[in-house]
Amino acid sequence: MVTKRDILSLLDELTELTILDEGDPQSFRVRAYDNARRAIEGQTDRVVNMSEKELVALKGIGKSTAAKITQFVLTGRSEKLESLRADYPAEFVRLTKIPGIGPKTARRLRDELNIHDLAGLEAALDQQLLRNLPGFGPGKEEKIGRGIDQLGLRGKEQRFPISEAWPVATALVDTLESLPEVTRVQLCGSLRRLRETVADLDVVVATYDPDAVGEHVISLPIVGEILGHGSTKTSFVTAAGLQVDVRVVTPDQFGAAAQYFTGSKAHNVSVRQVALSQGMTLNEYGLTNVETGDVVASATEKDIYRALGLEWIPPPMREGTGEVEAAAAGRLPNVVTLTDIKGDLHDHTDRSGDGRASLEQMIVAVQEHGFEYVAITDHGINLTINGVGRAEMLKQRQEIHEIQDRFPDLRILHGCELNIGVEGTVDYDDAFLAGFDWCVASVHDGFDRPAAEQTIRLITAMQNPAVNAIGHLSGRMIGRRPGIAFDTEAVLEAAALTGTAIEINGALERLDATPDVIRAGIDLGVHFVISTDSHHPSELCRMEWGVANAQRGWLTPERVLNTWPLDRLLDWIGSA
Ligand code: DGT
Ligand code: CA
Ligand code: CA
Ligand code: ZN
Repeated sequence: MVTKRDILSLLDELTELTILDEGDPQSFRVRAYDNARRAIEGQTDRVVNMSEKELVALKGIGKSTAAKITQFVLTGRSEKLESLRADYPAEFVRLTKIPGIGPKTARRLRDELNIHDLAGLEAALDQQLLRNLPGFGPGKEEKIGRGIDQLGLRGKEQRFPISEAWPVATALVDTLESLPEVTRVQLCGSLRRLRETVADLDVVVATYDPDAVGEHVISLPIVGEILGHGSTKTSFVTAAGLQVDVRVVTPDQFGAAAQYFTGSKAHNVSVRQVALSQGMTLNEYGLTNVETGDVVASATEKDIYRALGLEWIPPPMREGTGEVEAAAAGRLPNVVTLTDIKGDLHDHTDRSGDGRASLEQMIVAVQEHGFEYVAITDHGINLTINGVGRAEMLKQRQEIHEIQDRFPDLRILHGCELNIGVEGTVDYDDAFLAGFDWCVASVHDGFDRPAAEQTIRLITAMQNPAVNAIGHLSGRMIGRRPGIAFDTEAVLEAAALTGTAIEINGALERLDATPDVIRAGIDLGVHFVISTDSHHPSELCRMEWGVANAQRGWLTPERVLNTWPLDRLLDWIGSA
């Protein structure tokens, strides 16, 4: 059964491959897919039941796109997508993820140097073949080489950015949950721990009918090549080249399997040591008393940790960095959870060029999300294309003032996402900046400067009294762009000293600040804010990932501004 999410994935892949095919991200067809994506995004799940005619009647969907969607819904396949995939296999598409290689360059590498995949590119780089292409030269060649190194793409241990793996995994989990024979499904492995990149997906399924489940799995539309298929495990590779391991267990073993396959390996080694020291063994089938052979616990993860005398450990903390020792001693920090979050302090509207929903749509969505407060933070004027001018900003403030009356349960702050210039200055002047309730300042350009400059840049921005928080601290895009280099300790000390919060941006492309920085910041007395940076209502769900990333950094709610009641937050803003 095709879901709305499957349709969105279809349109995303059509967009990506069509950009490659036509070498132009602004082509008519690319825009048609993008418009259709927005139209589908705005519909309920029942959009899958719409006829071709009904789809065409939606604003943004043309006849030919509607036909492709209908074919996909009815048959689970798309001829257009399949022919594009044949022309542009996954190994080739991955080349476009390397910094310095866009769709046009990738096409030229293929057409002029016969490069079809990473191995071919590495061989050509070794032979210095790229520098001889018109318009290339040694500089560009070196940049591409560096890009491969930065992304950790060399060798066969290829890892996928979490933003690519997550939608595949959640769609798979949803599908598996809908199977009649399946009682429980748990996403495991590095993805459940919210690691920024994953080598493969691990899913545990509980059922009394393993054969039926296995048969379902191999017939799913996302299955490309089948690597192995038995009654306990099915492994396959998706069309995008992502390996998936589905383990099938009986419901009474579900907890043990989920615990084992969630890992990490280092965490499991520590947990197993605890078990051995208590005369028990732990494996994917259960926790067993060595002497009696009795299974002590296996049905749920909680049972297993409890039987070992350990507090339950949230999956993002299971990296073998002291969490098992802390849990054994009853000293595991009570890390922040989604229910602690009271508001979101980084949201955009269509007044920013890149926002995709109106102020009212965003406000309604935030309220439905159960938040008590929100800061609308469209981009400051200095951001090319997307920035908002002074008059527009004041107009927005007035609009917020007017709309506030209709939302008595949601306090709407008027904020701004300022741009940190290379010297650490920000948009507008001091008097204008003083009119905002809340400002988050972020780096959006000048990523390649040396660490010493970036450190001064960030600290200068933090010293500005208008700046309440630093957005997506490193500016990295996981798998695409490394973050800026800076002196972590100096920046965090300045954050504590100036009373500037460090944002934990929940976008899967970012997950920024990183867990290491968060852990260092806790020791230095830094405050944090977990934000979605939403440009559309559908992105408010990022809070969950921001929280999980905060858990990876062992962050407790007291240090997170947006777990506080509004009054306390406003006091902090006023005094910091
Ligand atoms: P990845 O796939 O590299 O992103 O990271 P993981 O953590 O998902 O690793 P993966 O897929 O090799 O294995 C999934 C989990 O299964 C892992 O986190 C712990 C468990 N596991 C796998 N192999 C071993 C092993 O040799 N020893 C132990 N103790 N656990 C293992
Ligand atoms: Ca894995
Ligand atoms: Ca695996
Ligand atoms: Zn933003």
